[in-house]
Amino acid sequence: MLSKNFIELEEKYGAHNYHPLPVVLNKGEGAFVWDVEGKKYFDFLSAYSAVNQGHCHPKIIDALVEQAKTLTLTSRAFFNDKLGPYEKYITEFFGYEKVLPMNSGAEADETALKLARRWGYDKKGVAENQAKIIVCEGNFHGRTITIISMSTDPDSYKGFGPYTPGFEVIPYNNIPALEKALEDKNVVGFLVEPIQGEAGVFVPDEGYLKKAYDLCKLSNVLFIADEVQTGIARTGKMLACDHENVRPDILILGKALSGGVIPISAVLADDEIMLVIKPGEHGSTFGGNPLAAKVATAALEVVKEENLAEKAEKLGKIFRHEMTNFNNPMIELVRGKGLLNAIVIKPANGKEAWDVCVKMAENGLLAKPTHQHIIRFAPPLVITEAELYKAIEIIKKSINEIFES
Ligand code: IF1
Repeated sequence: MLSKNFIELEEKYGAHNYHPLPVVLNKGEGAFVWDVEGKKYFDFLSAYSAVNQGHCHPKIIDALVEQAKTLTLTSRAFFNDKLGPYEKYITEFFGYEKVLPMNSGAEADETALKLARRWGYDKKGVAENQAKIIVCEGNFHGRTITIISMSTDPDSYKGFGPYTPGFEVIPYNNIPALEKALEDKNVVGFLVEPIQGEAGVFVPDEGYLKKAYDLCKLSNVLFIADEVQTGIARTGKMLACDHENVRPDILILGKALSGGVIPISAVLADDEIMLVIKPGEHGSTFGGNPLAAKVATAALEVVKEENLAEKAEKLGKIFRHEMTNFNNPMIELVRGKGLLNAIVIKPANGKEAWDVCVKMAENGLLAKPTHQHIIRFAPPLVITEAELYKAIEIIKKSINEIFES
């Protein structure tokens, strides 16, 4: 079957909740993917930063296969011999006393919200059902009803009400607004993305996270970092919060925690917070399964062994330097941190970000537009410097071709 046939099948039998580029992939290795016609592409999306360790990383796949042959799922009704060692590994890795394992990013965010609320009632003394959580304009934390209730993007929330109450939205990267919102004694948490991904890789001012953290501490409010997309070496440090030496009270991880192999997410916190949830009050069938435990451990080991944070830092500088100095009127702005970058495209001759992405695909590089005029560039962190330069050539060539067409 050809690409066209696979696309037709998805059109006919799948829900229409996505609008993919017309490329049908069937193989991946490192920074590359191949389509069913055998054409090779640089992957500059990395499954929204889930594949930081590269496609089908041999060490992670070995862990997966070995454990899959032994034991995959027990549920949490029983102990298993992989969860404890993984919990020890990941808590020491990130420096927390406890971890709560889940599957998707949205579930981990939901878990953090429940933790913060319960902490507010049990420890802070907020009156029942009065807890408030501050979130930011332009946020993206997933697709559940509660999470879209905090969204300011109509595509995410419109037509899915009624919404979950208990959230206050303030502008991102705005300290005075946070200060004001924190005056409310019922506030229990501030949930924030260290860099807003879906908003178009919006990097806040230097010092924002640190100031926000300090303000939260002054008000006895939990600083909750959604590092589902920014975490695990993507931005040039293990966590994006590390750039400002901020240690979140609650840390949310997902995506690259499995290297893109299976859905694995986690919430990390210290005992004071984590132990407010008691047996039977939260969980999931698959969370903490032995397969996930082995895969996540291998995925984190790869990040350390291959110095992926340092690589992201170094290669990100090259990317931004090259693209900032690239002279084409369609480039309005280049921004990002580490290998989480975006280019804001100024439309020319009726051509916009989508057309650039279609052209790049033609030329052998996959990336996706967000918000019509922004293209996110986030290759697997295992990409080599030489490969990055080749990819940059493709991006430049494609933008030139679109501008001249
Ligand atoms: C889709 C965006 C990226 C996330 C943060 C939680 C989650 C996400 C910071 C939820 C998920 C995804 C989901 C994906 C598109 C994508 C995305 F463009 F929408 F914003 F990555 F940039 N917190 N982000 O970014 O994690 O439940 O999906 O595992 O198609 O919805 P999930």
